[in-house]
Amino acid sequence: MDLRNNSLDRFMSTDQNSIEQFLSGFRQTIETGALRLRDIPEDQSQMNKREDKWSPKEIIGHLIDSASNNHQRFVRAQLGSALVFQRYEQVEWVMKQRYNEEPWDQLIQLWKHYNLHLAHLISVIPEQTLTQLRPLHNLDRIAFETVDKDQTTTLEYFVRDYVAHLKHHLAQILGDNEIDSAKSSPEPQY
Ligand code: NI
Repeated sequence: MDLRNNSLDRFMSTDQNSIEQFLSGFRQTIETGALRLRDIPEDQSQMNKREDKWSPKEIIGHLIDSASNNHQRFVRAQLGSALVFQRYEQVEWVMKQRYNEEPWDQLIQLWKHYNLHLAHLISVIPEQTLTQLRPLHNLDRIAFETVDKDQTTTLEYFVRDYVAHLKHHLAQILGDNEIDSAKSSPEPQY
């Protein structure tokens, strides 16, 4: 959300890993993340550190919302040339679904398998579609690390941005640096 920086420069940089390496890292993050989430007991998973912050269940719920919204976007992006998508009211989505009342393991499983599907989906997007330049986008509004409106972007940037957002929130729960997050500054935390 709304982190203005030179994201296209980062995208263009030569130390960017290949899409295959990226996907392998993504799958590993999902698998090891799910294992470590399971170590958190049910009572802790629904505890908010502070009243205005999300519990682990709510953070994973937010990531399920992110997966379902971006699932749509990753398919629709292949049916047209613009990367222009609807926003969703992230805080309200979490509140309305009352994730704290759902079993922790059920949320972990849904999060894990939804993301494994997204890893599959990304792996079958033709390279040409991933790297096609997209001058028309609203990543200035919907991306985790935003792209200025007058800068061109790609679907590849957008899928990598999705995973950066996922890692950011996973690290919030697991509370360490083992989750390799490319982020320099976090989005607003709930
Ligand atoms: Ni978020």
